[in-house]
This record gives sequence, C-alpha cells and structure tokens, in this order.
Amino acid sequence: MDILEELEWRGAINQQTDAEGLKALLEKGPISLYCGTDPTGDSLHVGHLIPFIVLKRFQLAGHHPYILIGGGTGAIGDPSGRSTERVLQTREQVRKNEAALTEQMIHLFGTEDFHIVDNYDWLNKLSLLDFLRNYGKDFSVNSMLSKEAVSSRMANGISFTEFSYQILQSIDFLHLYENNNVQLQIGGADQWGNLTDGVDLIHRKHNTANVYGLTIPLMLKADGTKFGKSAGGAVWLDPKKTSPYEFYQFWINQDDRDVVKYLKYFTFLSKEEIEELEAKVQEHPEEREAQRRLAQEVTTFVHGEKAMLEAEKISQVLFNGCISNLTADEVEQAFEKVPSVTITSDSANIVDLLVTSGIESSKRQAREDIIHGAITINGEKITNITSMIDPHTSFDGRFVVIRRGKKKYTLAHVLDETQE
Ligand code: 545
Repeated sequence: MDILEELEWRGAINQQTDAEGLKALLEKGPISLYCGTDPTGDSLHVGHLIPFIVLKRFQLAGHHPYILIGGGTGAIGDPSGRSTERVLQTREQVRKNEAALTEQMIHLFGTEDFHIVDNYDWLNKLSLLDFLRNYGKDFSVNSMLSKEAVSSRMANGISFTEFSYQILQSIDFLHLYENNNVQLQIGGADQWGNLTDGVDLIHRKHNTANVYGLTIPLMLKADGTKFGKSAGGAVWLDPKKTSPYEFYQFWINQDDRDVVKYLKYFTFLSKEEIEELEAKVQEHPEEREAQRRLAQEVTTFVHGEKAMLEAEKISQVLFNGCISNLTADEVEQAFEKVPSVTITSDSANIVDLLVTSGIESSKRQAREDIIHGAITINGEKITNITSMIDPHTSFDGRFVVIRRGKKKYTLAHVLDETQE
C-alpha cells in the first residue's frame, strides 16, 4: 500500500483538490507538506490530533512534514466551524499558547526531519497596501462569501477581520510553497475552504505549480455523541489537563462499534494487526483486547511508554483494590477525580478521622460502618474502632486513601508541615 491507499483504507480521506495529480506527485518521491494550528489554546485535544497523525504517517513514509503554528492567524481568528465571532486574544496570550503547542508538537514528532514555522514571521511584515495590492486582487469577494465558513455566518454576522482570514491562510501556503517547496496542505474537514483558496492563490501566482489540498473527515461516534469528550469535558494531550491515566481510560472505554475505526485512525498498527483485532471484537468482545491495544498505542504515542505502563497499572490496581502497590504519584493520578479532603499529619483514631474529614456524618455511623467491614484505609479493611491511622506511613506521607463501601473513594491530602 502506498500512503494514499493506506489513508483511504484507514478512512482518513475526506476531500482532495486533485486526487490523480497528488497520486502522481507522490509516486515521484518524497514531498514537503504542512498542517497548521492556531494558538487559540495552550493544548491540543484528541480531536485536533487527527490531521497531525496523518502528517506523522507522511513523515514515516519518508515525506517532510512542516507544522505551522499560527502566531499571526491566531491573532485574527478562523471563522471555520464556528457560529459566532471570536474574542481577540492578546499578543501575550498567543505567545504563551504558541510556546505550549510547540512543545507538544516536538514531543509528538521528534526533532528529526520535521520543521516548525510561525506565520507571524511573514504575516506581521505585510503592509496593508501590499496585502490589498498583492493578494486582495486575487480574491473575489463573491467567491469568499460562498465559503461555508462565511456563508454560515451571514445570519449572525461576521467581522471584516474574520472574513479576511482565508486570505491569510492562503498567503501561508504560497509562502511555504515559494520558500520551502511545500506542495500539500492537509487539515480537518472544516479547513476545506481555506485549503482550496490557498491552492487557487498559488495557481494564480505560478500557473504550473503542483500543489494540492487534502482533508480528513471529522470523527463521529456510533452513538451520535461528539467524539473526544469524556465526563470531565475535552480529552487533552496536556498531561496536566488530562492525566495519562484518564487519557488511557478514555480509549479503553470506547464502544465495540467504534474501536476498529479508531485503531485505523489513531494507531500505527498494520492492516494485518488491526484485522486480527477486528476478528477478536467479533469473537470475544468481552475480552476488550482491541480497546486495550488502542489505549496502549495512543497513550504511548502521546505520553510515552512509561506513562502508559503507569496508567495500566493504576487501572489494574483500581480494579482489584490492591492500592498499596501504587506510588504516591500514581495515587495522585488515580484519585484525581474523587472527592478529596485535607487532614493533618497527626496520628488519629479511625472514627475521629472519618468524622473530621466529613466522610461520615456521625461517630455512631462511622463505628457502624467500621464494624460492618465497609471501611478500607489504603487498601486495608479496618474493623477495629480503636485503630489509629498514621498518615506518615502511607504514600510518602502525602496521602491516605479512604474507601467506604465498594466504590466510594475519598483522597485525604496530608498537610505538609514543612511548608507551613
Ligand atoms: C492557520 C494557518 C495556516 C494553516 C492552518 C491554520 C489553522 C487553521 C485552524 N485549524 C484548527 C485549529 O484549532 C485550534 C487548536 C487549538 C490548540 O483553525 N485555520 O487551529 C484545527 N486544526 C486541526 C484540524 C482541525 C482544525 O488545528 O485541521 O480541522 C481540527 O481537527 O479545526 O496556514
């Protein structure tokens, strides 16, 4: 399979400006291609990841990827896929987000044969008169109005600023074509209008240029809900926003109806491996091997193998209850989403601890639960109401994990006296 056949098989092609032309170009050898992202936030989420995985596939096939971080366009705001006008970001905000995204990209792509460019470098130098004379003349307002991103905003309104966005993204493609011989731009389906504009602009400036656009379908879920959301909101690539454990859980919990589609989209497993997993979904869906493989692969790609193994260990430990096997950092990740309380580091009687931390409403209730074996501290059942709990002895003295009943966890953060 060549790269286009592979993308086709993976379901990763939505529209192309000239499928035959691109095929012929790729047959001749490696090309340079790009995908852009605007620093409108400080992290990508799993939805944004899609075209960058395709970019990575091109890289693995020997092509030269460019990632454009839109320091210039991010200061304007792409109307594509949005029903309302954006609030302008400050230059400082854009810069901060840019630094965070750049770090994320380096992490995903490595440092070899991969380039990051910032369109602020050239867009910022463009004077208004040059913009209108050199580029504005190549755009017809009529055709700009017909673009989905603009026409869909006719009722709500769109500023001249956002209306001009498509010209800026086209100037980028032209710039990268002229300076870096970039011949292909890829993006999500919402970027189609911007991509075709760029191709048209390049053709106006260079009649015989071989340049192409390719979009990737937006991901849909079998149950009709939006892809990329978990109970806590978007699933981010930044481990501070979505822990690797939570990230892993997002993938392992995918539906049987979606899992093969996601293996094709989000992993670098071969056709043979994915077909084998597909057969397993049919024959032994209860084993959830395809989901486990999906979670392992994507978590390793985004967070590295060590974080993936940690996420697996946490999942296992929470399943079998042996939490004493966790390190303090793992405890922090595992119980990030459960209610938490703060306790002092003094040794305390179990009944007092449960009441002062608010886990039990009264001492009588606490005693009853202890006697009935419903209370577990750090994975150990406590049945004696006179037991003393010493926070220094568990998880580097940072946490005490309290469980009431089968599943109700509370994470007690131990006050660090050295910081008071
Ligand atoms: C700017 C200048 C260029 C080429 C592209 C751009 C960016 C493009 C755009 N892309 C989206 C985006 O989202 C914000 C990410 C927040 C961290 O707006 N005009 O920047 C998304 N993109 C990835 C996919 C997308 C797209 O980053 O293309 O379709 C989402 O899947 O919406 O010269």
